[in-house]
Amino acid sequence: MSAYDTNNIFAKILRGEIPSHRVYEDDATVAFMDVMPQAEGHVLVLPKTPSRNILDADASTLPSLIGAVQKIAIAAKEAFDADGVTIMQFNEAPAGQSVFHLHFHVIPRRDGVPLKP
Ligand code: D5M
Repeated sequence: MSAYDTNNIFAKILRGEIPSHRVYEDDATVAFMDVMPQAEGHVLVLPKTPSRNILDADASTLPSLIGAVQKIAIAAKEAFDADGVTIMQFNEAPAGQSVFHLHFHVIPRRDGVPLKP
């Protein structure tokens, strides 16, 4: 597996070098709106610490990260009056990862509305 690239787009967002629509932040975690939403309210949740994906993440960072994912899923379901929430996370390009800083997708879902490709 490749090393963490400090110039990936989420690292730049975390450093404030490029803008994002931030919806949540705590000591360890940031969440912002996905610029290519697969449904209304699609949020990305990521740790502030650098890891490429879950395969190289420090296990000690994961409990707070998944706790933030849960909080944001509950808030997004409420905010977008959704019927459910899809949570997705990809590891390496063959698995669908395109930005190489660990992140979870939190996507509010409405009855009968498929995800956009
Ligand atoms: O998904 C990476 C996701 O990151 C994808 O849904 C688009 C989104 N993306 C890409 N650039 C940005 C910026 N600048 N802001 C917000 N969202 C962004 P993956 O799981 O790696 O396939």
